[in-house]
Amino acid sequence: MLGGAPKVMGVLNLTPDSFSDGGRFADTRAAVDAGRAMLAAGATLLDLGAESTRPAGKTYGAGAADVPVEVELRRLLPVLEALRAESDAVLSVDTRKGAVARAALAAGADLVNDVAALADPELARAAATAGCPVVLMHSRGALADMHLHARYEHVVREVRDELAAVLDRAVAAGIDREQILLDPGIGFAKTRSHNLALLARLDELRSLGRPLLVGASRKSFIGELTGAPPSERLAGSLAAVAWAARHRAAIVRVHDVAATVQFLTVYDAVDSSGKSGSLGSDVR
Ligand code: HH2
Repeated sequence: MLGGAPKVMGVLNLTPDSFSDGGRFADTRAAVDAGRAMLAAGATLLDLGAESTRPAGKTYGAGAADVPVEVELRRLLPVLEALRAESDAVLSVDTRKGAVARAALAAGADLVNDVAALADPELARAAATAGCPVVLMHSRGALADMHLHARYEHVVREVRDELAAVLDRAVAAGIDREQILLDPGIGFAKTRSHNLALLARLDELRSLGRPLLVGASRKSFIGELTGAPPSERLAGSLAAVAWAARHRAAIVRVHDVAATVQFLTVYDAVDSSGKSGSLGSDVR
């Protein structure tokens, strides 16, 4: 349906404290219903996260607290198992912990989304053993101090070089290169101008030779530009999706699935029409 447009990954935060939708899906049934609704709205993938990765800094204060493995699994597994039982959609687990990745893969997850890019070597082992796709995201430092590392001379070049190093590290750890997707990490150890430069010049990351995932949905740079709170950042989020689509990102990670699918359907139709080189018979 979406042709060459990015696939849509719906964000299903099973956390009490995510920056944009924390606490909405605290009980399993509400979370499963929300996942089901995102799939019905056209999401190809769902990203289930049971630990907030809200960074520290001026926007979110101290940032998200560390969550023990047992708590992450208690939030995650019932929802993952219920969705797995009824859907063939790609179910991703957003975790930095190898033990969580391993348990989620055993429970039917298809993909591991690691914002810490293999900081836990156990996660690399779990992914290598499973042979599953892995998203590796660019960041610097830890959640608590990444805002202090948002210093770049040439942000796009440095993010590209650091992602190249991540890719090499993953392959050295036994993960099949063909299973790796890369992500510039919008909002992670980046200022507003870094985020904007990465979206504007995303195509320069394509030289890494791996598909790109972009997660800009409702992020704080949109609030900084517009003054809108997280729940009112859909229009700004769609502008970021347009740049991801223009630069041929493979996946966009979004909170508002129905609006994003509609946006990309029209974007892609215009794009394809332009490429076919012919005016439709209805306008001749
Ligand atoms: N952003 C967030 C979480 N996971 N994963 C990838 N690959 N790329 C991202 O940009 C990304 C991510 C942060 O957003 P959200 O899940 O809405 O918030 P929180 O981490 O507070 O739950």
